[in-house]
Amino acid sequence: MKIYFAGSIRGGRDDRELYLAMIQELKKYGTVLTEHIGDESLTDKGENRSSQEIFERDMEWVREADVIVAEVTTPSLGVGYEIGQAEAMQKAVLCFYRKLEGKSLSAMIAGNPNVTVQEYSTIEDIKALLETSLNV
Ligand code: 6IA
Repeated sequence: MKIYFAGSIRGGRDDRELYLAMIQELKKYGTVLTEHIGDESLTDKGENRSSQEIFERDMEWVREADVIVAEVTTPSLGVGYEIGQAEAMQKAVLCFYRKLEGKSLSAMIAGNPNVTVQEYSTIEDIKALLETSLNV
């Protein structure tokens, strides 16, 4: 299984460590095309490639992927775009969201019948949710 993991980059890197932990879990289920999303050295300034190169490479990976798994707690234009594109390609889209005080998930994701949204608190929750969602 090819998995496209999406997580915020320019939207903010506060959840970077969590992305890394999620990627480690996802690797048990298949190939994660976007391992760099959890990279400690990747800041909100991003990688040393042009935006056009990144866009083209990432869209190719979305096309290639069997499933898109997104951590959507930190709002990110890029992650939202990837989810929309994956939906248009009729891919399975699985979003993980932590409920935080004073914040709520965009209605474009929360209200989207083509996207599965799962709320969680800890990486242990993610492990259990992945087991039921991806172990097919
Ligand atoms: O809007 P954001 O930057 O938060 O969007 C994050 C999402 O877009 C991630 O899920 C990535 O798949 C993709 N993405 C955005 N920027 C990059 C990137 N470097 N490298 C890889 N994937 C990216 C940042 C750009 C750099 C030239 C400054």
